[in-house]
Amino acid sequence: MDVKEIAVIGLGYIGLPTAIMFANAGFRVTGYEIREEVVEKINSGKAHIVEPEINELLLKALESGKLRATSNPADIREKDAYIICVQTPLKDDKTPDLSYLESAVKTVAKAMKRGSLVVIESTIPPMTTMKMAELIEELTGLKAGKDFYMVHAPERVMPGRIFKELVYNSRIFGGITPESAEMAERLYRSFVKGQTFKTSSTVSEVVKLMENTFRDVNIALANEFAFLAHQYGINVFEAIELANTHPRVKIHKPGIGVGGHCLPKDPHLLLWPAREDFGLIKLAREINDSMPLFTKDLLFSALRELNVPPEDAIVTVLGLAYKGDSDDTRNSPALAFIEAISDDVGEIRTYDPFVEGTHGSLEEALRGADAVVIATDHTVFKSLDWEILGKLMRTRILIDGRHIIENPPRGFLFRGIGRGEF
Ligand code: SAJ
Repeated sequence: MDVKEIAVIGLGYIGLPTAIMFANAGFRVTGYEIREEVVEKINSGKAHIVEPEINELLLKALESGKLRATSNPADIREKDAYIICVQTPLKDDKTPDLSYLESAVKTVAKAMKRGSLVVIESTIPPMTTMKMAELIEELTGLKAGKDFYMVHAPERVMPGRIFKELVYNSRIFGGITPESAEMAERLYRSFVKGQTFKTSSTVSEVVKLMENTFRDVNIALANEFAFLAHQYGINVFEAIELANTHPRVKIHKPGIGVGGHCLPKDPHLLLWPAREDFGLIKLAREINDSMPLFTKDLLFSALRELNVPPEDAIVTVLGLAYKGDSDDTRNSPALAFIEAISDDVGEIRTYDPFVEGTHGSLEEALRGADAVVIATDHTVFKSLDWEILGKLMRTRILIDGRHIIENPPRGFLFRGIGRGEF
């Protein structure tokens, strides 16, 4: 079937760019979003997410008449293709919350027609696409693979480079039938220039989760190397740099922890439907989640060394975002660190130029402070003048949670994750 009309369900940091790409590729796209304030903002030409190029590309899609946002399910009836881009968070007990996905699939089931293609872009536990196909069969009486097509097509984009990566990243289409995968690949090649691969929906779900689990486990390995560096009195970053000169070694970066809405979650999604637990993947999560506490130990050992009673200490945390040059604080290790010290220190101040609600001025955030803890690798933190900033502080303790400092500034008591030589 020739796709002409597309509905994108969920206009978040994946759904909105995807809707824009399809509209600017010439399809008539209706973006469906339950948050009415988001719909209004988008239709007025203002994106509700921060991403380079998004406003000009959104305006182009709106002005061409190809894209419109709506919160009315009647507006997405009888489309040729439905692209589901909703969140799949974890519950407190680390099991997946698929309620957003199920609700989106039910909305699509009510709107779709015979022959529709349904694509799930969300990151989901293995075998979920097949379960959602069964749900559509129950709700519509249509037969999966015959009367409608269903595919898992995960995204791999990195915030800050979404539009480039949507075009140039390779892409996988996991169909409940080969024909479904074929249809989705043809549709996405309207803007995807990267390599495209077809497989089953379950392989596609596992591939996406393996990618992020691979990264999480390798970060945990780097963090364990950092622990060893403290035992051996060496700088782990010097060691990693030298080890990475090996043609087949690429050790990741130790740090205060692993945040965002992907890596902390995806290993749990990968393991959830399995009938048994696996050691390494779970242990890696525990190691990464322990890094804010390790950073707390570095801070408290420095406070003890300078006889600063923790309960009197003023601690300034630089960076709340989960990673450098981002404004996203979801699952940020900085927040976990703040939580870990909040009952034990006198006062906590936060400064993050990307995040609203933190101190307006770095100088003010540091004035009279006893310790400063770098918790996010924002580029701007790499060029601070510690000579000047140190003069504002009552005690000069500098804790580096993100390998921002190479040579500790004079006059400071310095501690850093993996900096075993101090
Ligand atoms: N981090 C480290 N050490 C490292 C790399 C990262 O501590 O060596 C930390 C970061 O500071 C951050 C967290 O891990 O707190 C996650 O960082 P990230 O660079 O993985 O950023 P994400 O989660 O936004 O992007 C990942 C990417 N996945 C892979 O690189 C395999 C991205 O391509 C995915 O599209 C994204 O997850 C996703 O949406 O799944």
